Amino acid sequence: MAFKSSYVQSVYDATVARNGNEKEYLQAVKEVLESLEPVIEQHPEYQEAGILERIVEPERQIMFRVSWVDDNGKVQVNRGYRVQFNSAIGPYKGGIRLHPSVNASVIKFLGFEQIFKNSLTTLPMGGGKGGADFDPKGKSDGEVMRFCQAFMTELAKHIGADTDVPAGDIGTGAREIGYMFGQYKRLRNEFTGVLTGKGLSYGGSLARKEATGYGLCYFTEEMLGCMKNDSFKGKTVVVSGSGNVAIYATEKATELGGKVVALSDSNGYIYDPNGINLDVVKQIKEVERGRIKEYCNRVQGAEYHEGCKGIWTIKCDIALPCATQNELDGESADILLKNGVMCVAEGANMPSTPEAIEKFLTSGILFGPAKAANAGGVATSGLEMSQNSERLSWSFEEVDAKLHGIMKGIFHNAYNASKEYGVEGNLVAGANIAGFLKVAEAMKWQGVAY
Ligand code: NDP
Ligand code: 2IT
Repeated sequence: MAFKSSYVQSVYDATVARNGNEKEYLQAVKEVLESLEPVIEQHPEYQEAGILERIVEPERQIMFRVSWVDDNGKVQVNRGYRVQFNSAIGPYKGGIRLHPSVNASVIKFLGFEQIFKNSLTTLPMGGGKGGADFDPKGKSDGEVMRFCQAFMTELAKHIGADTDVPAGDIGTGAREIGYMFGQYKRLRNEFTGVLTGKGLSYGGSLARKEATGYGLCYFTEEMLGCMKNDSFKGKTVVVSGSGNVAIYATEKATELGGKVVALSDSNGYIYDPNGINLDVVKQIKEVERGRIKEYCNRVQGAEYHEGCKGIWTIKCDIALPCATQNELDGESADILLKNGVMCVAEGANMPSTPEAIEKFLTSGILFGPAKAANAGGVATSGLEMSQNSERLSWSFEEVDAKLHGIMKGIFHNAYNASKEYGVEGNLVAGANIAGFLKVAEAMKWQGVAY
């Protein structure tokens, strides 16, 4: 038996029986249920209200055909998803992932984790996630536009500014959000804050683009300060990925005095002992939509290595995985620890495998789990929703200051919960518990529909 409590075990077993082939989803559920055992022990009322049984079953799952026509006039078909997981504390909220690896398990793990992450932000947002197995790589702007319009033609029936508010994730940035927003507006004849991560000219928030990466560094700086009386200053930092989260994590880590020496994509990684030149990275990734390998043709002294996993063999003080799920396994964790890493904080969702997390927690280094550490993106999406509702836009400084305050608050909330439930310093448990408590209370008070 993996769990101490036979009740929690039975909830997990029923989840496996219902979703046996969804390995990412079960991985996410298992971690949360493990963290919640002491909470259930102290709060029998949650067991009576069936909170756990309910929280692992999405309120609604939508799966749909997305057909569109490519540049050669050929009909293409993708599968679209939206999982509306939990609306106890606000409208469903979460990104849209466009990547060939997208399936029901991936969207459900992301939607499930989003419930607790959104709760941690303190803003009124429920949990949801969506996406499609569409690969934007190598597609023309016209193809991306036609896909996004076809995707929104179905999705529009299920979302709304007070119902469900999607945003970006892997493969979905400002370009895709723009095409989706345009299509929603055409179909509904309605200009509302139905999506976040919008362009600044049509209701987007300043600092949303930077928010996940910046937020990750604000969280990490607070964790370093409070738990080790330390900071980013003078630290060697490795950041995986080279997309939205990785770029702005690099920018803020550098600003805080760290030296980022590596970035990656799904093909390989670059190592620049002099510190990453972010202007070059932005030009390659944001303007040209190119590969990270190109960096070495433009910056002297930088090396490129095939294979993305090798990035974890670089000696560093702080590691920030910012690419994708399960990108950092037990073997990589061993190498990082052997090389003296003192802090790992997750920018991506579920980037560390359970084996890697176990090694980080038992080694006593600082470990900032995704739900807490990368919540800055969705928190700033929440701030975009507020601005849209009051039809005003706040300055960059105002949004950034709010984001900073929210990230510090998330660290302390998770840290305090870890103390209160007897696992001091285990922020995986602390974040899961703190996120859960608000949602569980809301579910309890809202009753069960017979
Ligand atoms: P982007 O699409 O901008 O960038 C994704 C990066 O990760 C790319 O460098 C990509 O490389 C790499 N990557 C993607 N899939 C894989 C894979 N299977 N193996 C190796 N590398 C891969 O996405 P984001 O930066 O927005 O997202 C990165 C992570 O952060 C995701 O886990 C996402 O869920 C999470 N996140 C994002 C938030 C946001 O606001 N955008 C908020 C909170 C979390 P390649 O180009 O080769 O595919
Ligand atoms: O994983 C995430 O938190 C996101 N992709 C951001 C979601 C959002 O609604 O801004």
